[in-house]
Amino acid sequence: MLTLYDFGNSVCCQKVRITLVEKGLTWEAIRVDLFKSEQYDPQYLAMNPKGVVPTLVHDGVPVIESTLICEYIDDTFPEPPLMPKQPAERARMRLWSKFVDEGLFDGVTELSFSAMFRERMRAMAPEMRERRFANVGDPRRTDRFRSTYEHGVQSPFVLHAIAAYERAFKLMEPTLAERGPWLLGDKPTLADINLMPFVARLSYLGLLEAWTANRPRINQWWAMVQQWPSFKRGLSDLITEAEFTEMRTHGPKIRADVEALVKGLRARQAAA
Ligand SMILES: N[C@@H](CCC(=O)N[C@@H](CS)C(=O)NCC(=O)O)C(=O)O
Repeated sequence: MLTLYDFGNSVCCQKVRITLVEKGLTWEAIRVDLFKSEQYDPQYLAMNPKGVVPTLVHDGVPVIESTLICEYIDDTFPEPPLMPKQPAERARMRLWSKFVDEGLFDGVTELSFSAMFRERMRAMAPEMRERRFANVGDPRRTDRFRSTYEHGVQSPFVLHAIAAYERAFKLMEPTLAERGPWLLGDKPTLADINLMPFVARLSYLGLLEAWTANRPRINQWWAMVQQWPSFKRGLSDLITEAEFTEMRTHGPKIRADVEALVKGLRARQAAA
């Protein structure tokens, strides 16, 4: 029995859902509303002490951290395989997980908050907002939340976000040219699945082109991803009309600033 503690448009949950769908698995979904601070419920914290989604519970055993959950699913339900067998290929695959866990996750959070979740947080009761800032007492998360809430796209964390995406896309383009159409060759692996929600979010916010205007391989990969049945069933089909509207409405408001930040970053990197 599989239970996924989940929240609608959460990128980390989307990774896990795509993996479950690709394996042909069914699961029970339990919604944890992040905007009602349900992630800080003591019972939930007992399973996931960071107070974040997702958590997968398999036959009573909780597994946390979306990258680890996806690997756990692949280890436990081997068909179709989503991780290569050879150690060198496996290391290559995990390099993409590291891009996500060490940059893109924070990156997508900063961009999403400065574009749209900031608006939702403005509408929250002040004590609920403070609860979110306080999270589980992690000062790093408090600083990030507060900074993007207060300064939006001018937060220094947004520039870090932009640099994280630039690092990933800079390697993704030649990798796809050499190995494509998927990141490790002719079949999708967890390397691709890990990246899908992070590219999807930029695209739905109308921001992707700021990075990919001259990166045709990434655009081909993204076009292919959008037709991939497990992406549709695990991600795009599950986004509500209200969520799409929120992304399409708020994303373009920060587009000019994001484009300017990408250009400025590239200029600094070229001069370095
Ligand atoms: N490294 C964790 C990050 C999980 C995470 O932070 N999830 C977000 C949603 S995508 C969350 O639950 N945030 C809680 C909050 O914003 O208060 C993972 O990959 O599972």
